Amino acid sequence: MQKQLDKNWQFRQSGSTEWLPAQVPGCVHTDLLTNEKIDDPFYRDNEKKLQWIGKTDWEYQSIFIISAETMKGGHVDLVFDGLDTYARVFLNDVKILDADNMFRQWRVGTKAFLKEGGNTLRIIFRSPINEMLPKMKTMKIKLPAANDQPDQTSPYTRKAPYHFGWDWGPRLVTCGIWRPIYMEVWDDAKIDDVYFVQNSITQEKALLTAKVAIRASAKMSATLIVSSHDGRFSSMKISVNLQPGENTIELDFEIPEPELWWPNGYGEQPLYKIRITLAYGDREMDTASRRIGLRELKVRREKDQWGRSFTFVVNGTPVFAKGGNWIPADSFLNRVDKSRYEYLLKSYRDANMNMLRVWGGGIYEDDAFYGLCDELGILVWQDFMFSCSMYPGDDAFLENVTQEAIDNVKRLRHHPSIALWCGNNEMEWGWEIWGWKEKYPPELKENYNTLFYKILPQVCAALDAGRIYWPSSPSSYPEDDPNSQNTGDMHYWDVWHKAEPFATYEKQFPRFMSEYGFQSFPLLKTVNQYALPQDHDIESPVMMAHQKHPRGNQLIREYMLRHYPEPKDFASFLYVSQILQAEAIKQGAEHLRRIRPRCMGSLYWQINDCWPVASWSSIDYFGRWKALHYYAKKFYNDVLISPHKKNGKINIHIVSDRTSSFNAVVKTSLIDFSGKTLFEKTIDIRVEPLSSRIYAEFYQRDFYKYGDRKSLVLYCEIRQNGRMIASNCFYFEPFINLKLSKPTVTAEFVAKKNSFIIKLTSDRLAKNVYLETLKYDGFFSDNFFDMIPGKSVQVGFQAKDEITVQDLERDMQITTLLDAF
Ligand code: BMA
Repeated sequence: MQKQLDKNWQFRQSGSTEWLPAQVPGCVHTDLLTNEKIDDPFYRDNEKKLQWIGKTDWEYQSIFIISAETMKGGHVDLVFDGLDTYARVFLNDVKILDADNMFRQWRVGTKAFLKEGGNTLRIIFRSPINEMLPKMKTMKIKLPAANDQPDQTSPYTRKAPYHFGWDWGPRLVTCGIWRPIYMEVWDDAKIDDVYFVQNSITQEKALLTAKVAIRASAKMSATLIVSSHDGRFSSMKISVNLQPGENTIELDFEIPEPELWWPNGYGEQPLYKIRITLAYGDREMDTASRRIGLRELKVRREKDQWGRSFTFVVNGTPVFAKGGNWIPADSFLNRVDKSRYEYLLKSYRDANMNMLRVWGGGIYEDDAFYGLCDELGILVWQDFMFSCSMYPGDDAFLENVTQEAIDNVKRLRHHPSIALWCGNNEMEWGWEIWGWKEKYPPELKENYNTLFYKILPQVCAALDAGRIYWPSSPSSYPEDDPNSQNTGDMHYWDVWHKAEPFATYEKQFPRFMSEYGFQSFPLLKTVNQYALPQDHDIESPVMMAHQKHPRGNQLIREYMLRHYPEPKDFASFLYVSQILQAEAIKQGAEHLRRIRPRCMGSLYWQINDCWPVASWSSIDYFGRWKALHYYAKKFYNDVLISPHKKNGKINIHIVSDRTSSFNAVVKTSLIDFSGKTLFEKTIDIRVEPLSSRIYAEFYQRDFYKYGDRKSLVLYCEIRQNGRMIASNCFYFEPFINLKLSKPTVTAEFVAKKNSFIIKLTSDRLAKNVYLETLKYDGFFSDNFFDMIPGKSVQVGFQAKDEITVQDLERDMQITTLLDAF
């Protein structure tokens, strides 16, 4: 029996006499906010004023009632799914636990300390900063942690690194009971853990073994049953003789005619819900359920003409990984509920993504997150939570992180979505390239090797043998250069940090690109949720407080002025920054897809935000899709048509992620900005499965006879059975040189309940048409797109409120890029 302890909580600053109501799970910042003790940490520059919270100790307390019946149970365990971080726990004034790792689950047998009636649970959270500062004073070396300013205590503390500040995140060093606390009452035996091993899968059957860990308090015989929640396979039952303590029981069973789980775009995501029952005679002692998917997943790393491949192969099909990097969806994790996960992960799926990387500076996400990835077919590259630092190597630290790894691998290993375990983010790169090797003693690298080449792979091999462990992102294991293009995964940041032109993306030939990115601002609606009109200047103190990259604004401006004229005002600057970002990543992503199978993955940095900020994200904190996310939906479409300029030629590439070949028609039209078609070529092709090919090529100079290249666009589309499956535009000059004149975009609205269809046409070429509602919020199915004169476009709008077609028509604003200058 499980009983949540989520009621009657209060909290106070240590030393204060005033107790205030608290929410559990929660954290101190949101509790202070609810009690109106602080202003919104995300508003204007409040973050700065709230730094004292992280340097203060806090106490939480609750009184809960224990019934006489509960006291009859043989065991009463208190389970803490997540305490953030240095927590001393007292039950009726007896210390029962000293916790020091946010990522671990803690279980304490408490029968001896409980009484019938009211019991008091009190937890003291010590400031994670103050905890470490005195200890660090005595240390000879201070470990690198550039994002954690000014104290750099984070490498010593097992707490989400991004809480200490990042180049897209605020420094809000929170604490509290961030995951549930519950009581588990059990008698003779209980199921501690369940794990399913897939031994073999054929069309006829899947052979599995259930490995069940059972804790028994005495010697006893019992029965163990494995059954299907929906009768998709026959139950299996065995008798077991339990010994006192921990028992591991294995039970083989089979699923007939198994349906395979596939990543998004490759097939369905059938899931099997399996129940394990532990019984004594007719009495059920305990049950546990897990939902699994049947699939075979490997990372193919074979020597080839380019080095060594890095290809995810699912059920025998090589999968080009399309997606981005995930960071925690809030600085305050208790705000991220299932609906927030669902919205964000559906936004992944809807943008044709099939993989995300849970980046190592955040958290191991909640079960609900991975459950949704299972349902949506999103593969997860899962980092362990170590990022951009070096870490201690003493026994206590290593023991602590070993337990952390065990807890999380056990908790997550049944998810079919998890594709790979990865040791850390950018630490091999940091050691080799960022000057750490020269600055720090070799002992740090030895500590590194112990953790990432011994402990973590051993935990993974012991608990989850079927899944690959990869030491770091990026890594070239077993080769040396961690960020090699020939082997392993790669992070490419010279576009951005080194201000290299976007075209430099096309000179990179990685085997798997796990990070590359470009910043943009959120749009005005979002900015207005944290700033006042007087802050409307990207250099204002408030806007600077929401730009965490030291050179962020400068880089955005520098790149912007290479491609566009100076935007006329603040709102236009925000909008152009999004187009700039989208164009940058489009160029990178299309290149990476074109060069398949040499490269087999594109994960851009980053998908989401943890607060409203200028960042590399493609969806802002409030869930608004930036231009990049709309672009991603197209550049990640299963079939991509990508016109690309090389050596004076324009090559029309078609990239297909489809597993079978199909007939299609490719049409390439040279159109001037007033809509006149000057040249047109249509070809019938057969697109090969899992391929990237050039199907047509043109000499650029041949087009120039048709007119001024500054007012021409090459419009390409591919149709299957008459239906357009992808299109793309190629311009002969950067935007800044184009000769555009103001288009008139007309819109016609059709209502379908609370969703609407907007039919748009334009009399001239319209760049980056931006649809916006001023008063009513909602979701546009497409946005920031170019319009070819004469070709109508249909966009869906899903309104949040109940509105009429007239409301929408009145509220809608349509602008194009030209309006920004
Ligand atoms: C990458 C990430 C993050 C960082 C991002 C942007 O390398 O791993 O650490 O936020 O760059 O600088």
